[in-house]
Amino acid sequence: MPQFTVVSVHSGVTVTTVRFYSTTGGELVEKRSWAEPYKIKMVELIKMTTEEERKAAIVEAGYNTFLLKSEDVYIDLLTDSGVGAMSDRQWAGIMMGDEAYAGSRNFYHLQKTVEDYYSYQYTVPTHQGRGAENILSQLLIKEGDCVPGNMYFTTTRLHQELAGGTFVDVIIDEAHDPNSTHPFKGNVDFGKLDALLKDVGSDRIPYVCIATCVNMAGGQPISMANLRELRVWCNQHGILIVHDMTRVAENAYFIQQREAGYEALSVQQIVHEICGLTDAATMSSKKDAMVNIGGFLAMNDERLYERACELVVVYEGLHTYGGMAGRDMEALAIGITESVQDNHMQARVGQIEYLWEKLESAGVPLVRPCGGHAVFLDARAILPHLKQDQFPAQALAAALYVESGIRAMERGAVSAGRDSKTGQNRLPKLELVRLTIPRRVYTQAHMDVTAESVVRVMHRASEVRGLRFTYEPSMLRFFQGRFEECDS
Ligand code: PM9
Repeated sequence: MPQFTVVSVHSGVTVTTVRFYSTTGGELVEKRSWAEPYKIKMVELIKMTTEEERKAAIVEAGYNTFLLKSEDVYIDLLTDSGVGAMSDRQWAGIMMGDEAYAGSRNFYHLQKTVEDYYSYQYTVPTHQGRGAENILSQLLIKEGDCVPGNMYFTTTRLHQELAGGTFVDVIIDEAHDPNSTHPFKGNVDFGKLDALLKDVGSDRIPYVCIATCVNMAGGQPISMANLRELRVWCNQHGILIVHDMTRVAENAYFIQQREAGYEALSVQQIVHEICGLTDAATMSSKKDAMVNIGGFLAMNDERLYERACELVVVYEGLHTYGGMAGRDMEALAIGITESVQDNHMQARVGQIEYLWEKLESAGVPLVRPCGGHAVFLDARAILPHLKQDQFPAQALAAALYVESGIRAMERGAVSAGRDSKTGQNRLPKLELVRLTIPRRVYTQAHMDVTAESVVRVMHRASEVRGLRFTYEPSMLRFFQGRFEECDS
């Protein structure tokens, strides 16, 4: 898109703006430069390895980026989970830890923060998100139940299955199409939901599982209008809504940016409204809330809370710490307040948009539109010579590492695993490599290097060979599976 830069002075401050004509209406659009709302107080050194060293490292890791040693990684875009930079306030909170076995003041601070910001009355801390998923699934799912959701997530679906349930995908079709530019690809398709209801009846649907900013769809948001409609549908049929609120603040930001009527509301207000439309929530605090470890289960129903308290002592710890240290609960409470600030979210998603736009303008096939926590490469389009059972996304992530030392993650057939009933490989429509951006960690220069590295791999795409398993774990195989290159 042709664009030009204008430098002007406003109230004594020099402002650089980029102007371009929109492709839709032809009107002049002005894009102001922005900067991160923080400054850097401490740095961690990273090192670059040689291509020879990286080739040896990826073979040693069985072509699985989860099995690389982090010291062999240059820019780590494996995940945004537990890898964000905490603020000085959060670190100060760590020093305020009350490590009492029972009734830590940090727990009460966390509980009050969850209620104030997310509206849920009761909080049960857990060591991380999957701890909350385990308890919730055991509490609500019985053998033979169906759990509809706006696309699966690996650990969430596994806990549903372990509790005797079957996950049913009710997300709109656009979510499975990397090229669809639907602004709310996280939306629920009520046709699919009605069909499931007709098929199994409401007694066999304990809840609808709604993720905000759907991870496996490319970090794509659900709209408030769709969520409101779901609330009405669930009320009509006596079905609960359970919210996977791992990336709720990013979803709220997209609602503010894309949904009519929300442009004047703050991210904080929108987050509160989203949560208020749901009955209970599981949270991996390692993402939005920028702590290295932690999660919780939250709800409004007192009886459900009592039952959760009974289970949390079995799997996690007493209900006032649930697997977390007091200091970590304090850092989490502070992280929640920081995560919903508009300027934080503009910079957070702004950095992902920066990388997305660079790759898009270089012609790299991507999931559209830009998501909230990562840029997703369309591995099938980049490596058209590989069949899906040769795991193109796994192979592309390995090739990117060898090229540049950048660590990404496969989100395709390997992650999808095998069908729990038939044992057959699931072959999802989305075969993606996720370049996940940790919060407040990397600079735009790291994004520039990342974009250049992806383009270089794309130019050598025909050399990338498919992979086959040499070791396949029976569950969540993407974490620890090992591979070798196929002969052709
Ligand atoms: N997500 C991620 O990198 C961490 C490891 S799984 C590859 O995206 C959602 C939407 C998540 C999530 C973790 C969990 C589980 C639940 N829901 O990792 O147990 O993205 O804290 O949370 C990861 P925990």
